[in-house]
Amino acid sequence: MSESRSPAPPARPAGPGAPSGAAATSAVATHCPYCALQCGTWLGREDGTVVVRPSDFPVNRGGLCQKGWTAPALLDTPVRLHNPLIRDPRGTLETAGWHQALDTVADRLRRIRDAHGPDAVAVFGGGGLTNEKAYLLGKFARVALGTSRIDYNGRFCMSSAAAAGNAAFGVDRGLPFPVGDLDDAEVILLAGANPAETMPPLMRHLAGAELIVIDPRRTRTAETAALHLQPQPGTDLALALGLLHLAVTEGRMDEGYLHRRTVGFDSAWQRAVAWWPERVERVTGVPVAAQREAVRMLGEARRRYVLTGRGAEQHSKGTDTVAAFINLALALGLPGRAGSGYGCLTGQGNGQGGRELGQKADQLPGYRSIADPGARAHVAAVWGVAPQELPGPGPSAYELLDSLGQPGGPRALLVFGSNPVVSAPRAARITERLAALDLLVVADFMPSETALLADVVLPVTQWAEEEGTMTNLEGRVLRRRRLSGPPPGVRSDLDVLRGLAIRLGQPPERFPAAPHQVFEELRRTTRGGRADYSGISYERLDAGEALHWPCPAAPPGQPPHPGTPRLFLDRFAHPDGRARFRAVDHRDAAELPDGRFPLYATTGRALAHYQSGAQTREVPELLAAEPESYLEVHPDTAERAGLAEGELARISSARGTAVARVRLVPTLRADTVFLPFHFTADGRANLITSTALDPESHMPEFKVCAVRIEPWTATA
Ligand SMILES: Nc1nc2c(c(=O)[nH]1)N[C@H]1C(S)=C(S)[C@@H](COP(=O)(O)OP(=O)(O)OC[C@H]3O[C@@H](n4cnc5c(=O)[nH]c(N)nc54)[C@H](O)[C@@H]3O)O[C@H]1N2
Ligand SMILES: Nc1nc2c(c(=O)[nH]1)N[C@H]1C(S)=C(S)[C@@H](COP(=O)(O)OP(=O)(O)OC[C@H]3O[C@@H](n4cnc5c(=O)[nH]c(N)nc54)[C@H](O)[C@@H]3O)O[C@H]1N2
Ligand code: SF4
Ligand SMILES: [Mo]
Repeated sequence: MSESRSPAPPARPAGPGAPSGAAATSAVATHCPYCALQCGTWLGREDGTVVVRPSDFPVNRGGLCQKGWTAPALLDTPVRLHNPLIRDPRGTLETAGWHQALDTVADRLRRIRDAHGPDAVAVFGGGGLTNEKAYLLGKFARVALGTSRIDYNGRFCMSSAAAAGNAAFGVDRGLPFPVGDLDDAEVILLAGANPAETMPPLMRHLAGAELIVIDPRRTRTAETAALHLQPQPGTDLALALGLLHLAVTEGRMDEGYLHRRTVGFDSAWQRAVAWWPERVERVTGVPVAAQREAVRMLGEARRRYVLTGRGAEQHSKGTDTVAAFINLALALGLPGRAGSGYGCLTGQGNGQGGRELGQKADQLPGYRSIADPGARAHVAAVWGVAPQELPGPGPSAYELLDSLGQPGGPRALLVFGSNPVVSAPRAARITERLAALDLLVVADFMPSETALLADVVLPVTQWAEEEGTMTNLEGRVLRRRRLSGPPPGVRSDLDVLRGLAIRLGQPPERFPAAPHQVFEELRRTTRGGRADYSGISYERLDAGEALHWPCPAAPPGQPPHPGTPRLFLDRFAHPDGRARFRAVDHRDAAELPDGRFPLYATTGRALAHYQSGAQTREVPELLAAEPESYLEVHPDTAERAGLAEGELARISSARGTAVARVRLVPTLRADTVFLPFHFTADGRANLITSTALDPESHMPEFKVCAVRIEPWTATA
């Protein structure tokens, strides 16, 4: 079962929303450490053991997935990092004290910067960092290091949906409505999302609707669907154009809405007009009848949603693909209407907050553009520096990683909250680039594959040991609360940044390490930005208020702003208040199967593991559930390749070769294989993935490459 329910909180819970009558307390109200759903939990101790229970929080309502239930195992995992490590001249990581570690890092950073300039030092962040950490990391890069070289793993995640959402609506927030709104939906189109495995408790909000699922695989989500469209990987853009074509030709458009609330339909239609159903069937493999059925279902329902996930986005045309689904939603009149809408299911725990608080190469806090003179002046004033001291935009995540140690590229990298040795496209090349650096510093609490390559490893606190805020997939800001202090020897990311900043000559007051203080500064910095947090405070959150950004500070004497659970009800965020259609057309994936590599490979997630697996592969129950990398393959395709169930296969692309155990899946397309990306060593799916990037979002094409499969032999 992918999700289970527990009725009882742990003994003696307390905190906002604690069941009434609860005595005080060893349990705290907090949230799961993993995905963007940020399920509400009670965390407490029973007989000396940390236990987690789901709370009645609106996104999970008493449910958790297997990862959430087993998360306490992370706190005392035997592999936990407890001391800073410095690589000695023989190449071994040796235990060191904090002063020595921070002095070493600061000295070496200063020398590299003095010799090669500020852009010789780079920073790589993560969407799992709290808002406070993401904010201070961006400030540290721009102010203490003066580098433009900062980006984060969210570039691999929702950046295409963000680009398309910003262009269409003038602002991008994963879901512009609370998850609970989905409860009343009649029909929901899910394009490239598998929430039954990636956000199981979300499924209870989808249970009342008929689902239309677009996925090359018959996933657990697709199994619950009223209609499953199974396109060839990388052809969603053609499919979305075809659905728009049918919506128009079958009279499903909302003409009044089109005139009142949108611009640009004609130019979008000029492209969609050429995508008649038979042509769409030829390109995507989705039968005409299924296309018609999808449009009929969407057209006849009153309350309907279009939601996109990574399957639609992680393509070299991900931005245009999401734009095509938004065009469809706009033609039907869904966005900004009560009871209907478009949304992107974000991914990481703080995927939303992580992308609007300043660790993205082109952004300053508050979802401001780093190229906008007004935004630079505002942020520089809060930071106490001159606007011209702030660097400009830097390269995107893959481009940054690819340039490490190259002539003119960065010679030092600081990683906070990512494991690119496993999760970056063409991982073997990225591993080489990391090894070519003069200095690699990794802050983590797990000995991730990337940490094990580092020159200096800094052991940091994790979720249940720290305070902070996270912004979930609905743009709702949540409090992360600590159950107990960190184990000895461990410091918070905020402490690490402060310690380094001071050693690099920054005034201490510029880099506070108390989460509450950082949040207070973040409020001022985001004030007036698109993602305005200035009206949100720990006090309001602790009183149990549900605050979705934008939540501007109220003028003196006025009541506090209630936050914005639903965006766009009156107007979109463009100056004229209207949403924009975008003229997009289909194009092929960067790499197509050929004689040498005859199959499509696509990659994604399994229920039991999270991301690069650095955390979940160390949780015994999760490792037992999914111990090694596997290859989903159609039985006929396997037979032709000489492969049987349970055997090891070699999967090769033009970039490299991975090894995985064969799983025969009769419902899969015969031209497509699938690999999860959670595993290490030669099980890494990213040994084969493509490095093609979307030209606008710079998101990699994780979801399509061309491969060959064959039996694995020890000598091959
Ligand atoms: N168990 C688990 N849950 C997670 C995570 C995790 O690692 N593990 N990570 C979290 C994060 S950061 C994210 S971003 C989300 C991601 O959540 P999802 O987007 O649901 O996850 P994926 O498995 O990456 O991709 C979804 C589906 O896209 C399909 N797909 C592949 N190629 C194509 C294509 O060309 N077109 C279409 N339409 N579909 C395609 C895949 O078969 C897959 O079933 O999950 C979050 N939740
Ligand atoms: N082939 C393929 N590759 C993919 C994807 C795919 O679908 N297919 N999906 C992509 C997507 S959507 C994503 S989001 C990325 C994610 O991939 P990664 O960026 O590698 O994400 P994680 O595995 O979550 O790595 C987070 C690391 O940071 C540590 N960590 C967690 N919290 C903190 C913290 O607060 N501070 C510090 N200092 N460290 C912390 C964890 O222990 C872990 O080692 O992978 C991408 N890669
Ligand atoms: S769905 Fe996401 S937030 Fe909820 S328990 Fe699972 S991993 Fe945690
Ligand atoms: Mo993600």
